[in-house]
Parts: sequence; structure tokens; C-alpha cells
Amino acid sequence: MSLLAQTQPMYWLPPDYSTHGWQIDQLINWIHVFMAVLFAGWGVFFARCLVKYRYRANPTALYEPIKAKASKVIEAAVVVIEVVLLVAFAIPVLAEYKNDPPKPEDNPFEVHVVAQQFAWNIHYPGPDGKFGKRNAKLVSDANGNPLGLDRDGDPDAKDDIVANNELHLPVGRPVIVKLTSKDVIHSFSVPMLRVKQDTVPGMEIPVWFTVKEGTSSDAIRETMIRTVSVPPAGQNPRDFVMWCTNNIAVEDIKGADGTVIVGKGREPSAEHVEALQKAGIGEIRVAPRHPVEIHCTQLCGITHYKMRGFVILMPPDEFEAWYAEQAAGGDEFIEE
Ligand SMILES: [Cu+2]
Repeated sequence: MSLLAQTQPMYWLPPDYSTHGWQIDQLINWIHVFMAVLFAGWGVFFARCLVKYRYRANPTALYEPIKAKASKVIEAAVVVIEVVLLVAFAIPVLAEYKNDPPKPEDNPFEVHVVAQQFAWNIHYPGPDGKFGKRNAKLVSDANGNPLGLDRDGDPDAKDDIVANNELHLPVGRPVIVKLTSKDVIHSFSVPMLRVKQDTVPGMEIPVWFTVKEGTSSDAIRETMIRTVSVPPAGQNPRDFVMWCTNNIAVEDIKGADGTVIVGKGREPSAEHVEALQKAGIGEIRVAPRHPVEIHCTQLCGITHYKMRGFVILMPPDEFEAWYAEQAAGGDEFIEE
């Protein structure tokens, strides 16, 4: 796959759309600096040992330990640097985060995420703001109740909204995500929001964050447009179509006569590829449908690699409209 135009640097951290993420990035960057110094230092030491203790100059082995002042000083320096990293950077970031959950007056939006092999179940409280009870006995993927939500027994559950792998969130408002798991330990990771937390069966673990104001999934998609080559005629389009999963055309792709071959917002399919080849179109512009991904970062079973969800970031007014619409749809709402 030749990606002709990269608009994103591919070699460093993904862009950060959270308000707290800069602290984590700072810590990661400093760790890289210290590790680079250590790496260079050990490299020099290694090269020096190779030369100094080479066989030709030392035909007899030395069984006494080397007594040198430098190594003690260096070892002490490494300990000091690591203590500084832990005490000055890591602990304050963690403490500030853990001791400062959003207060009720900040109007946090709360949502529950229940991991399972191999999907993310999203549970919104609905317009009443109250989460209905979940009963393990009612859990049934076949009946469209993967959470075991007690819709008949608990009035709070009646208006609850359940979704699969798509977590819609408002930007600029504190969000509390309460995480748990139905089966094994998974890990909820959203790199672009600098959020990562294990989900543990039998435990409810909260994480909280605020998405930077003024951003949205639509705006992020604009920054991730890529021009990709359509495979030439005669080549199996399978890899290209696979690669295009979650990638959509960013504009109507038209043939010479003006007919639309791939509509804006569509994922290119094998039929599209054939039509593009016939029309002599060699390149198209695509971008991720949902640019902010949820990854499971705990090896949790055979199709762990497919345990991918999406966070859809919306401006607050758009989010409110979406939320009201889902609530009106009631328990009909199960995506994909
Ligand atoms: Cu998992």
C-alpha cells in the first residue's frame, strides 16, 4: 500500500485531544531523554570493554572484581534520576489525577463501559440520568441484551441506552467512564485521549478526563486525510478493501461523465475498486470514519486483535441532540 501523502507524523505520539494528556506526554518525553542517555552511556561502556579487555591484551582471565570509583558514581546517578522521575513526574501526575475527580458542580457526563470477549458494551443512563440495574442472569447476546439490563424490573433501566463499540462523548465537559468486564481482564485504551485502564471482572473502576474544547471527530478526520493508490486492474483488491475498513471517501469520487463511483462517506468496496479501475482513477482521498479508537491493550483471547471500538467526539449541542434521538429510539438502538 503506497500512502502518497502523509499528513500526520507516523513516528511519535498520536495527537492528544485531552486536557490532561500533556502531562503524560511530558513524562514519556523525559523518560525517552533519560533512556537515550543511558543507552548511549552503556553503548560507550560496552565498546570500551570490548577494546580494553580484548583477548590479545589480556591472555589470562581476571577473576577479581574490578574496583573503580566511576561505576559507583554512575550507579548512584541512575538511582537518583529514577527517583526524580518517579517522585517529581510520575507520582504528582497520578496523584493529581486520582485525587481530583470531577465535582458534581462541573456537570460531569457519566457512562459505563462493560468489556467482553471481544467487544465494548456502552451503557448510557438515558434522559433520567439514572443507570438501570444490570442482572447477570439476564445477559444474552442473542436477545440483544449483552449487559443484562433489567428493563422490565427496574424503572431506571427503561430509558437506558445501550450501544456496541461506539462511545459518543461531548467535548469540553468532564467525562467519567466506569469500567468493568463480563469475563476476563481487558484494558480500555484511548491513545488520542491519553486514557488507559484495565477492566477487571467484579470491579468497577472509574476513569475521568475532559476532551479539549473546540475539537470533534469531524475536525480530527479532516487532519487525517490520505491519498491512497487504487490497486491496478488484475491485482486482487482484497488487501486494499481490508485496509479501507473504517476509512471513507472524503468527497464524491466521480467518473469522467460525472457519475458518482464512490459516494462521500462510503468505505471503498471491491466493486468500487473495479469501477475506479474502469474509470481510470488511480488515487482516491480517504480518512478514518471514526478517527478516535478504543483499543483493548490486554491480551484477552483469540480475537483480542479485533477488539476495537470508537469514541465519537461531538460538540455539546450536537451531542445533546444525538442523545435525545437515541433515547427516543429506546432499546431499539443497537449499532452494527
Ligand atoms: Cu480485550
